[in-house]
Amino acid sequence: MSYAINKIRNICLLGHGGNGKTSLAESILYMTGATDRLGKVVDGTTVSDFDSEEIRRKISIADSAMFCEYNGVKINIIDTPGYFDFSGEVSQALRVADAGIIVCSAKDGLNVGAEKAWKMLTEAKKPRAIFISKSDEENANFDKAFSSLREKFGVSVCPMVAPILNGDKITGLIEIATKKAYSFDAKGKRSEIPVPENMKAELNKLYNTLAEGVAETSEELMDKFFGGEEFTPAEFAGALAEGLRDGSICPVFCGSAFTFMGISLLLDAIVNYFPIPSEGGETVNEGGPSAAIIYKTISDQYGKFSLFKVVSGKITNEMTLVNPRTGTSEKIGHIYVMQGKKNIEVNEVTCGDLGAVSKLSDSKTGDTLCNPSFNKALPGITYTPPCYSMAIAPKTKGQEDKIAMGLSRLAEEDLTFTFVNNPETHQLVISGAGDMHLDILCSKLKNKFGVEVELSPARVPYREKIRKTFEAHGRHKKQTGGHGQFADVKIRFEPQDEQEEMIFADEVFGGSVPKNFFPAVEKGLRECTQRGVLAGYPMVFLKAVLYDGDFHPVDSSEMAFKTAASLAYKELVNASPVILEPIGLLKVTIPDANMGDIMSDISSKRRGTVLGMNAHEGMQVVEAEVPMAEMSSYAIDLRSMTQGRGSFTLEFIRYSEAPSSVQQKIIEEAKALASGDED
Ligand SMILES: Nc1nc2c(ncn2[C@@H]2O[C@H](COP(=O)(O)OP(=O)(O)OP(=O)(O)O)[C@@H](O)[C@H]2O)c(=O)[nH]1
Ligand SMILES: [Mg+2]
Repeated sequence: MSYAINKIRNICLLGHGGNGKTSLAESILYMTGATDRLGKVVDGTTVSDFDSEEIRRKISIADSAMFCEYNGVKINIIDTPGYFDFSGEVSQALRVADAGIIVCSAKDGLNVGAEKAWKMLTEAKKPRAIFISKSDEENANFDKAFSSLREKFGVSVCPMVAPILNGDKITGLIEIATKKAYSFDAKGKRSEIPVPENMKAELNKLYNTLAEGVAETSEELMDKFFGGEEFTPAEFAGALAEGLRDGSICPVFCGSAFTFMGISLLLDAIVNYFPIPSEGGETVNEGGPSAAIIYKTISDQYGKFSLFKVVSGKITNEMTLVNPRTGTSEKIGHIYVMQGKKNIEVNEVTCGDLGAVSKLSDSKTGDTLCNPSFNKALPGITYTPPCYSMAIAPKTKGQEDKIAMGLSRLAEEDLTFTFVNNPETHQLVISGAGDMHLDILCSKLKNKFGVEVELSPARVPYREKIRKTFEAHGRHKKQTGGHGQFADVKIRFEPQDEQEEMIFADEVFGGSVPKNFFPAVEKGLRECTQRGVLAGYPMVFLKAVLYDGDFHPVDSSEMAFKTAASLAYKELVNASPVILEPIGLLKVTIPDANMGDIMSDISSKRRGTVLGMNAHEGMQVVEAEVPMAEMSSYAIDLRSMTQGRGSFTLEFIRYSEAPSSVQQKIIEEAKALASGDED
């Protein structure tokens, strides 16, 4: 089970949802004998999509690690989800993959998922390849799919195969580098057939395109190419390896996960010229002290598995390693290699290989585990921050703790969502990448932790403020039996703009209120400011000046002064109060074509003000100020306006007076909520 580093390949499959990644992984496992039955996504029987949510929804939602052996080489495959909500999983896979294969369907060719995958691979500086899948489908059109990809991504996109057509149907493939034509049997085994006469001219053209790309990698090959000589398979492999590594070549394959056509050609390429782990971008040191990076955590009823890649030395069971982030030691008990949900125990995981360890106490995804002498944290994983928030509450009252407990467990696996208790709105707010993401988290809470939850739009943390200086009078007088209560305060309330927190001052002359009661007055007012006078939101930017009052030598007390202060505060309804709403700075990145729609959406639908725009890496970045209240569904709306190409960040910048129609609505909602709470 141990492999030398040059006998290991780590690839990840990425691309648009539903284009066939999981099925491709399944067919590779089956063809290479790693599994003895071929599962199907529609039946929920694939190795990769094993999670109950994946089976139910028939889509991948998390990375799965699988492996097979082909021609003596161990190929680790990480299947990633295509749905955009789970791009954090793609980031994790890319952290350890040494190359990425973008899977596209032959019917659709280029799509947003492929664009995103290309971008992520480019940013991660990982070799890129493309597999055009579903060649068996009715409307499969390799040429069209290929052209759309090459048009978008440029000349590095090189065909490795050409389809042999019978009418519209792809019946075989020609491997361009060797100019050999193949047909494939029901198990994907290929047999050589003559190159069809009508394809010979086309093949020569394709061969030249490929050879020209390959020739670019060295002067020697360039000379050979212009000398009219053909390259040997070894020269091709060497040049393609080089081109893959430096990104100048993105080889394109074709085939079907259902008929197995073309898959062996892809596997040959992976073995012959895909990068070995020491060439995948990370400095890998076989002879060094042990070090591994954790790229994924699976936390389920069977326990916690930390999936890792060894980048230095090797990891054996019974080792003790340190986590440089926490400084704690981690005892490595059992170690495994993963085949989907199946964990297969091994004694060691060698350099460059992927493995898993159970029951780590204090390590999470992105952490390094290493020998003390290695003692540095490897680069971690960066995720896109969450952009879609909802309030989450139990369907049955009293299960709040269960939610928090469940979410903390889920957070071990998924670092792309957050949840916070908002003390102001009294809501637990969960933030993730989109509605599908939150929906799945809710299903998991139900199925794994037995708590049914409801999502609702998160309340907006409004504020209140007065606009007029107002002199208020609060008099508290009560005669109950013997001892009475008495306090009288005159307070001048003023708007200020120095600080949100109330500023308190006194201008009492002649001891009308004794000094020792000032703190009680201030404290009483501070408590009051938690609830504004219009809709109960915190009162901010307030100044209170105690300037006069009255007291009684026996009946006055701190309590009485607090009460008097609160009576004065209530009069602020007369100080022209307003509701302030949070304003966010929106930065939205979109393709040129969406500019018009996005700008008009911001200004006419969301009460926003566009501040400016500028071009950045072929996209437009629009900056605008928008009320946060209008942005709760932006993650979803932007996705539909841009087919998923757009992205945004939104950051609170300040509070600003809400328009009166909006204020009216907020006040009514607060009233409804208050009467609801009393039920
Ligand atoms: N005809 C045909 N259908 C395929 C092929 N590969 C996948 N499919 C079907 O396409 C659908 C999606 O396939 P998946 O393998 O789940 O696609 P995916 O890329 O993993 O999708 P996500 O996990 O959602 O990103 C399923 O219904 C598959 O049965 C293929 O080669 N030929
Ligand atoms: Mg999938």
